[in-house]
Amino acid sequence: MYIYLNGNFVTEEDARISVFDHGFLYGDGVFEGIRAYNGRIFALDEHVDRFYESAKSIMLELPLAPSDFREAILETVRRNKLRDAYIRPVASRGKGPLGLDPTKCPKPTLVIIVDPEVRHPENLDQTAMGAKGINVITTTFRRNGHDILSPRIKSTNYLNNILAKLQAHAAGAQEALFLNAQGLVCELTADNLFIVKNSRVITPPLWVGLLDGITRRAIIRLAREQNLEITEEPLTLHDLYTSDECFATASRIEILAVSSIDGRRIGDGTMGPVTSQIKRAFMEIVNREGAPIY
Ligand code: PXG
Repeated sequence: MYIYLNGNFVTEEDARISVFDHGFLYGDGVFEGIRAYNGRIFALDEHVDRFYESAKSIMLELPLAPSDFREAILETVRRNKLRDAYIRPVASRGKGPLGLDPTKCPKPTLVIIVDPEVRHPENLDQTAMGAKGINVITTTFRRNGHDILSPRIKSTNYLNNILAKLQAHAAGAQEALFLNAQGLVCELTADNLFIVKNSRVITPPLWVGLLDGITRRAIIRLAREQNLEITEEPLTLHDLYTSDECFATASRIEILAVSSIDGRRIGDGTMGPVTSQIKRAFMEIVNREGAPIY
């Protein structure tokens, strides 16, 4: 695979960055996770916008205009002759002296990695409509709120999420659920969350403290087109435990059913009918819409 590294396409062996890069030293950077389906990149402009917003928020000046960055993503997929891929742009603060000061890092590092193997990390069969879902526990770690580090920034500083993921694994679950400081439901470690209750689809609002997921946005849009009732409302654990269906969404995993939360089985533990309907509609959209690569 060819990797885009600061304007050049290099092999994995040649894709080297400094140990003095503040992305490595301090987790000082931002990233994106994007999918290409069937020769098209889904929601490319939304991902480009979010990447630039994350960078702006941490005062990381990217070395190229958004339109050139967009083209660099397309070109990286083309160079690798791919039609389906997971795409990972990463920008870090770049090389600088030891010490936090980002103003001493003159040149950000910009990387675009593509991965042709788009498989769900838990190796769950996500194509079958009756797919087995994931088991989720509530983590004791709280989602970093707007008062600490904006959850809207997709930063390369995921230790909070990683600790929660370790806690899930230690408990024998695949995923961890974050609450905010008030005990309201936020999201999973790398996915947004939806529930279905009495045929209504509900997801927590952004102000609770969660990433403005691009899959989440697409699902809110398509659910409305499908004439499903969908709202953004604060949710508690009780709402989740007593939901009819629950599902997680992210670019990488698309839509995954949640089988259980803290040992409470959700529905019959497999993907429910409303989730299946949404997933079908979502898969149609991603295969039809998107920026043509070739
Ligand atoms: N919440 C968080 C905290 C995330 O990191 C999402 C929701 C879903 O957003 P999108 O825009 O993808 O619908 C994410 C997704 C990976 C990976 O390996 C992805 C994420 C984070 C870490 C790893 O795909 N972000």
